[in-house]
Amino acid sequence: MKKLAMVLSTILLIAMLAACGNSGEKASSNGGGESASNGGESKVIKAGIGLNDQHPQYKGLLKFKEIVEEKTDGAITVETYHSGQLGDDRSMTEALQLGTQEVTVPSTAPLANFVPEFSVFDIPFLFPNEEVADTVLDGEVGQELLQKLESQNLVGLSYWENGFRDLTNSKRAVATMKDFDGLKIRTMENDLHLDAFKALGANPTPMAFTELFTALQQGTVDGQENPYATIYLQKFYEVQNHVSNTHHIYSPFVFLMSKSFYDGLTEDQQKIMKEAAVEAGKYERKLNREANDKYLQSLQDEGMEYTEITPEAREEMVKAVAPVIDEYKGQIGEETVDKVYKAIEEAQK
Ligand code: KDG
Repeated sequence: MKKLAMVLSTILLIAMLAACGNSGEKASSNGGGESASNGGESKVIKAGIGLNDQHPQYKGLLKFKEIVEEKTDGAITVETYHSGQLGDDRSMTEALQLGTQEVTVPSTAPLANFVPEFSVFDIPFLFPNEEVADTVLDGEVGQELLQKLESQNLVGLSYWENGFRDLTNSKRAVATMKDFDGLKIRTMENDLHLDAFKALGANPTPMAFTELFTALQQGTVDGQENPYATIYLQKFYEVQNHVSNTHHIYSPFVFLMSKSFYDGLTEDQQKIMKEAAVEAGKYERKLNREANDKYLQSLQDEGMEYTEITPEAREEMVKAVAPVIDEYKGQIGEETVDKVYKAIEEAQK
């Protein structure tokens, strides 16, 4: 009897060790983007952005998660990270290229360091309003630009909205061009933005978004430019006194996925990713527009002084940046620039 019990317990021990060995092997062969939970079948998307969890961009990311998890029946789960927890626009895009992160949603400006044609959207005063931007971005030329990301090991699934950018600073009210004189302005990491601000008379410095609040607080820079929603939700009013409706650039976001992760999905799953990125983008654009409409008032309620840029002053700004646009046309690609201008014209007919 004792012998039988010993034999049985030895068999049990061997069976348990074999089971442990198997799951260990599965976990290590799965690599990044997959999880051994759910019987080793589920894939995990790590999705990170620079803005905080109050911003419509994060709410859009949560919508993407909801759609993906529901449509894939939990076969793909999405972990969301905000406030630069995984890095800034540039480093997260690089992580997608390496396959160590699956999703990020950067502004097109830093993305132009990967695909120069995206700088077409850095042309100041390009889009007259959000509706025209939607038509161009969701239309032929916008989608052609997304295709170009593939050569960089990235998949562009849709455009979301960052929005029209407006200027804030801690020094003075900005109403006309002369008020830009010498202002130390943080710009996104993009050469066209830098040169455009130089042409306006400012003293620009490129910097990742994750460093911006501290730089404003410590006075390393006097000001920055972002849509009202970001200025309010990131609490820049705590360290900035003046806001002007410069509306100098419309910033799109691009919903990016790591190509190596995307290529490992089934055709059905790839379709779900595209649909979810488009659907969540529509939701994000709507929330973002509501936020930008209401937050200029909130900034004034928090004590910021609002200064309007007169139409004459805007004309002056348009003239000042014109040579910069000419200088960059070749670098962006004449064909892309022409196509975008034509699409904008068509969209307004
Ligand atoms: O999540 C997006 C942000 O990282 C960034 O793109 C915001 O407009 C932005 C900026 O000024 O860097």
